[in-house]
Amino acid sequence: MTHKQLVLDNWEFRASGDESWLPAAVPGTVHTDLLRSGLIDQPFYGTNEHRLQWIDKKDWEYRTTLQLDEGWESLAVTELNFAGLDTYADVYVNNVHALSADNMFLAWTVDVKGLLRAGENEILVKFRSVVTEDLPKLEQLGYDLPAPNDQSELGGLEEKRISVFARKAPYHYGWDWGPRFLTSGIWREAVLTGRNAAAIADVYIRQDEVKEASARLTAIVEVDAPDSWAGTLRMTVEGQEWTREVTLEPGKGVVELDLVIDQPRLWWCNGLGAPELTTFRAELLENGAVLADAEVRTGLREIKLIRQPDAKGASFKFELNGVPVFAKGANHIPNDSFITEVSEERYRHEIASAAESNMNMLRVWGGGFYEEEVFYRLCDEYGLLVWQDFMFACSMYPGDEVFLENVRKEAEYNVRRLRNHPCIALWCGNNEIDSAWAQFEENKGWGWKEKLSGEVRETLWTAYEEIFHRILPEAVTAHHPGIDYWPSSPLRELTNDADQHSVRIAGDGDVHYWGVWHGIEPFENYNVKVGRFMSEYGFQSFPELKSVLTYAEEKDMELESEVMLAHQKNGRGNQIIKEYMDIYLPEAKDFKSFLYMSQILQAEAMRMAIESHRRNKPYCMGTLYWQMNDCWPVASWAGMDYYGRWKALQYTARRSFNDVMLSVEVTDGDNVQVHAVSDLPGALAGALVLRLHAFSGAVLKEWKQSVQLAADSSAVVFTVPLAELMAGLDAKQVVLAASLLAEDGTLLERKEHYFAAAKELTLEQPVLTVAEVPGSGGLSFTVSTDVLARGVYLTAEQEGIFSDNYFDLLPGQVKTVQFLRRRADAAAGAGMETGAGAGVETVETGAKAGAGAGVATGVKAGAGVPYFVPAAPQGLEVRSMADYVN
Ligand code: BMA
Repeated sequence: MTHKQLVLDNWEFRASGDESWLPAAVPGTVHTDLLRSGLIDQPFYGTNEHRLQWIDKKDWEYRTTLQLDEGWESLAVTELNFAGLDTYADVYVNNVHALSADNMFLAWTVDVKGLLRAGENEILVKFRSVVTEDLPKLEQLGYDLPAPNDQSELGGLEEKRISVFARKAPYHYGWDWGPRFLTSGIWREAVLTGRNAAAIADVYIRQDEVKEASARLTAIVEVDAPDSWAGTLRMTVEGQEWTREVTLEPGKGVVELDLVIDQPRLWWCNGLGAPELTTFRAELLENGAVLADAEVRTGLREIKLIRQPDAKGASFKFELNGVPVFAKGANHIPNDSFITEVSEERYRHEIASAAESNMNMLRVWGGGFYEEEVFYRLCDEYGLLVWQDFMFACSMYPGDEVFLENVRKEAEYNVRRLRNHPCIALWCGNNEIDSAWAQFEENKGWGWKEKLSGEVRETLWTAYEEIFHRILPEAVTAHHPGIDYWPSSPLRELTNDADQHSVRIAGDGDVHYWGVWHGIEPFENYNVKVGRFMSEYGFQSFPELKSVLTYAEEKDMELESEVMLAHQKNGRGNQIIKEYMDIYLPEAKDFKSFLYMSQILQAEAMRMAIESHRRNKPYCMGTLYWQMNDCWPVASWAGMDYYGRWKALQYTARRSFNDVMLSVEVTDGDNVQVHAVSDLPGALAGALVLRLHAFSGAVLKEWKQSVQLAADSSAVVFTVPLAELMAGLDAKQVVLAASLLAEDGTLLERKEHYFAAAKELTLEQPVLTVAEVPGSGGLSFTVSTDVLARGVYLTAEQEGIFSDNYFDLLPGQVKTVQFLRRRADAAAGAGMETGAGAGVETVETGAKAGAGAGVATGVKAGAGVPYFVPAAPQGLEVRSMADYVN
């Protein structure tokens, strides 16, 4: 036996100083171990978060014993690998200190050959409290480092914000959507490995040039050889084979092999094609026998951020295999406060939901953590590009050599870990720090500089530049060449003057637009505040009642109850929701109705934003709303709650991100314009039908015309003066329904437009009828109504989503819907192998029905097998907005 591997399990844990040990899970966290041992209450329930802050003030110990057979002793190399330790940890092997760790985002490997023996061995990991460890660093510094999201008060630390000192997930310290849980523990796998012979430590398939005709690649194989070694390196991919004779010195050596693949199967993002993946196999051969091997599955593609000067500034757009991509998606945050609770199933639910919602990009935001392997694997498989932040957000960081060196290692490790994933489209230095600090604009930014002396300011900016303008880009250039680096999101351009910061919407760089929400600007400003790439904007809502009831009781059902406030982390959040609701929506009749109404409000805001960004293509080339998901049940900007339940926003995003989109806008000059936007790579011919309806369904006016949509375009396809449209009519009593039909009559897209806010409309109580589609086996339903129904909301008792929900419905319109559940066996094997390009599309939703019906369209990419599949709903109910108002 030349290789041995043992996954370390059977762990126990205790607080340092305690006598007895309790069972522990690895990977895991101290909070979840305490919970499973029955020592703490469910952290997300009620106000429990406030009572669990003692946990991070203690030191914790984890131990396990290993029975090793004699075979281990004869191995040349024996190493202990910790893929993740959270955070300040010392590892002892049979009471001998073996390793000190100080960065959650690093993996640790230590030679333990001399420390182990045949028979029983003890591995002990001691975690020091980040609080006791880092408070002295703050004291020593003598001034505060800005970190506004750090909920130090909740943690009993007053104003002492220490989050910036530890290389630990920033959101653990609290955020404006997240609780403060400073976990510790062995959060990724721990393994003992041993070997006598050379092993492959790493394989990187560097994509030097990928074109349709051929891909020029370099396989960079890192070999770890205990002794000098001579033999053959063989690379194989899909029947092609390359070999190279190698001679290695003891230790780590790198062997490179040039590979050329003709007519490669290219990897495409969702909407543009199939996300083809290719498996490369590396083998070390000794006398013809395989001594060691490794596989890498990657996708061949060229991805570039194009920032080309133009008349209005400079572009900010991604190009995939030479094709411009309008980025559609959201910002991803960690799926749990306790990362190790997130199963593959939960990851798949999120990524499949994104793909199903017609997204093609997620931004892994810099306040979380460098995600798990499975996250990127699923993004590869579903064709979701990843904008990857380094883990720095909304704070200034120390610049001492120890800290910088730690960052250097972290950058190198994570870039190397993720670089084979074709989904990685961009590395970004940090979230919002450049604009929050605003070095070159004295009175702009978040007011951080003003509180600090000139000397301190200089120190902090020097540290900033060292990290974000040197260490991180150098790591990307060295280890992931070909992928662009963007120093901060948002940023205009590195100019070293006032033009650098994205403190206002400008003609270049990416933009976080928070005028709506934090700035209380009207939703209508989404129509005008459009940048080249909208990497953040958002609006909060509450989770649905079922989700709220997991943390609150009937008695807490009040906006300002202690429990509800504990689950609203944005100080002004509730007030802001109320203010906007007063402007746009009728008054909710009670608190439970308010939950529903908050989702309608959020969805409407995001619809307006997304439509506006897409209308402005190609000036604007991306829209990522804040935020995709939640890390606990809470009021937040998420489109999908902690339990994976789709809010109204998720359905709206799905519709608004449809490849073909209609959008109705009333211009300043009081013209009604209908825009048609197409992300399809081919041209499209069809018919535009506009009907102005009374709420009874009666058609008051009608227009029909043929339309030609160019490939990848946005155009105004119809204009009428508002006065002419509205002549003799009351704006509060009409709705304009715009439909786009393919040449064969298939409905490609439909959009309703109102000329007054929902609260102004003279809405009546509709009678909604749901009927099973005959012959559908209970899997399809039609929904119809007698008068206009807004926000039609379907519910079932089981967990699942609907093919559409929270939609408006007019009399005469028959809407077919399906209830969809996660495929039970999906996690097991819904890989690309089963039929790339078959599409994740599972249901008829009108808008997408045209694909494949003779319409020029891109291949709907996805994981090959649908993840959400039709099921018979139990307890199907239907309501609409009228049921939630007085
Ligand atoms: C942006 C994000 C987060 C925050 C969100 C909502 O600034 O980068 O920091 O959660 O806004 O305020």
